[in-house]
Amino acid sequence: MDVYSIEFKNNTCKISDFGAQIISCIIQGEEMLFLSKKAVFDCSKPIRGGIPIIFPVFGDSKYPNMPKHGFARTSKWILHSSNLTDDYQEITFKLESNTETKTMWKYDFILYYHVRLRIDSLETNLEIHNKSEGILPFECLFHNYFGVHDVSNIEIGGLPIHYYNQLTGRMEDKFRLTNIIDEEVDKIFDESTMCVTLDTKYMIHAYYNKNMHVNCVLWNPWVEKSKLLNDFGDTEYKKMVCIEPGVLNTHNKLTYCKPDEVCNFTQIIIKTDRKVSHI
Ligand code: TA6
Repeated sequence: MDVYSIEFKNNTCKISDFGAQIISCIIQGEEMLFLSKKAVFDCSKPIRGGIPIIFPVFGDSKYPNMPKHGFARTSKWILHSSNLTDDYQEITFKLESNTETKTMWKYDFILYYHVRLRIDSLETNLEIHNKSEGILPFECLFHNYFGVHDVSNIEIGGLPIHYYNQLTGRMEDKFRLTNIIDEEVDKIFDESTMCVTLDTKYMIHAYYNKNMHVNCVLWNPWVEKSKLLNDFGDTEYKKMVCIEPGVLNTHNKLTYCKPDEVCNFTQIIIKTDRKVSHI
């Protein structure tokens, strides 16, 4: 696997061509992302941490050969281009349907993944080009692993009241101005207008070009689940939280691209506690 680096005004972002996965992003001197000390880098499994791209399914699916969370995070992407402007440094990766993806999913597609590093933000954008004759049904999500000092001491704001609890299998609605994490959490929020905050540190905006609303998943494995993950340290749950904007097929809705259509999902993570810069 090859790792590429982009830099903009002292900020650095590292992206692996395995999964086109961002594995590090330092903005104004501070690492934003969690990467497990037990992460595996031999391409035998997804990399635990950073920003895995989830596509074309979230979780388990009805497609018999499809791995959990899809094949994008375990595919080798091609470096497509890089570009420097006054406002950002960008790198773009490409993944095209091939004989291997066809064994899991019959569709013809091209994906472009753009990573833009700005002075105070990281932007990721997934372009989905449908090259099939019919509609292309899909889900996509950015599985952001944020690094935190102490997960029981953070507040996540801006999420809606209603969510699907993956642990109980039920819809729940607990009114909370902020989500505090003090146990295992695995929630899928719906109809999020998606401006979520992590403490006063980060603001996460997400947009889908075909719909005003997007989903957001909140995950922390806590004590017992951590022990079951062999590429994750037993106490590393304290140091991370996943806040994952995406476009998911909740409530039997079907997200799809029409033939020759381009669907576009973008997130911008802004560092909000930025220090005054003298650059
Ligand atoms: O996004 C939350 C989730 O789907 C959880 O249910 C949890 O399993 C997590 O992703 C990690 O999945 P992974 O396949 O990377 O171990």
